[in-house]
Amino acid sequence: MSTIDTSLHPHTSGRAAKFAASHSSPHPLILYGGWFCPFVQRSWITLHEKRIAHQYFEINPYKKEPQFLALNPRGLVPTLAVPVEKTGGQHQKPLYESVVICEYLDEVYNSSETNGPSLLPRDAYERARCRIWIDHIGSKIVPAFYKFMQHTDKKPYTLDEARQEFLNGIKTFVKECSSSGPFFLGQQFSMVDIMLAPWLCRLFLFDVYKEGGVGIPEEGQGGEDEAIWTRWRTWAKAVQERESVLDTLSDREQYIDAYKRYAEDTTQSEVAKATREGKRLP
Ligand SMILES: N[C@@H](CCC(=O)N[C@@H](CS)C(=O)NCC(=O)O)C(=O)O
Repeated sequence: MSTIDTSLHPHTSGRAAKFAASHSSPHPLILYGGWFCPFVQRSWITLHEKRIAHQYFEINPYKKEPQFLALNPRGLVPTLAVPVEKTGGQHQKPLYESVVICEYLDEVYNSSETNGPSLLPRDAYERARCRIWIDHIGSKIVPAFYKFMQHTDKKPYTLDEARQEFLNGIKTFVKECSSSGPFFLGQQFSMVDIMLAPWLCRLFLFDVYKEGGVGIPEEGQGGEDEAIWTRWRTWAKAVQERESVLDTLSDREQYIDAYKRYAEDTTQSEVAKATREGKRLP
């Protein structure tokens, strides 16, 4: 088995390096993350949005250190170490899975004064509807992103088929976005936006690695889908300008380097292996 993934650039860079440095002191709430990982970025954006005091701890999840596996037997980042209150934060218990971590943080850090508005609507129906679209992102858009990124000439599907599957997932999502503001819910930035933001920030990699690029039409070139792509551009611009998104991004060159293994379909990451075998993502 290739060990190529263990040679990843070891640190955050750019704005993420600044944000990580400002959260490097010991704290009972610890996010174990990898700078390159979009699932980590979801948790990181949530911590930032809610101004939650924490420690960020950079690890390479491909190395599977025993202390890391003891916290998360799945061996994946993000992993969150949560203080056990009775011990005054001396001991921690683990949480993993990005969606679970984000919902936990939103639920527990809920002082509107300190943490701002909740990232999910109060109304039970609206909250449930958000979860449908969080599920759509996780089960349709994200898997299609990797299928498209890992396309090579050896695949039983064409690059164009992979691109269309990915774009169809996006279009279905955009049709559900509110028309009353730039974000999924309109004016309010929410968990739904957070769930997709990290992959939005990585779309430029298709222009670097895949012939024909990501395939989202330029303004005025969207044909019968022009209105959908206009709404997408509004969403994408607002999300990409969000402080919490910008502050959790490393330098572009680092992503280009890290995603080469995906673009060439040589990475042995769990996500890539599942994509290669047509299985559900870990
Ligand atoms: N379902 C998990 C996926 C997390 C995940 O796949 N993280 C990757 C990094 S982007 C990882 O830790 N990979 C280690 C490996 O593949 O061995 C989540 O949402 O948190």
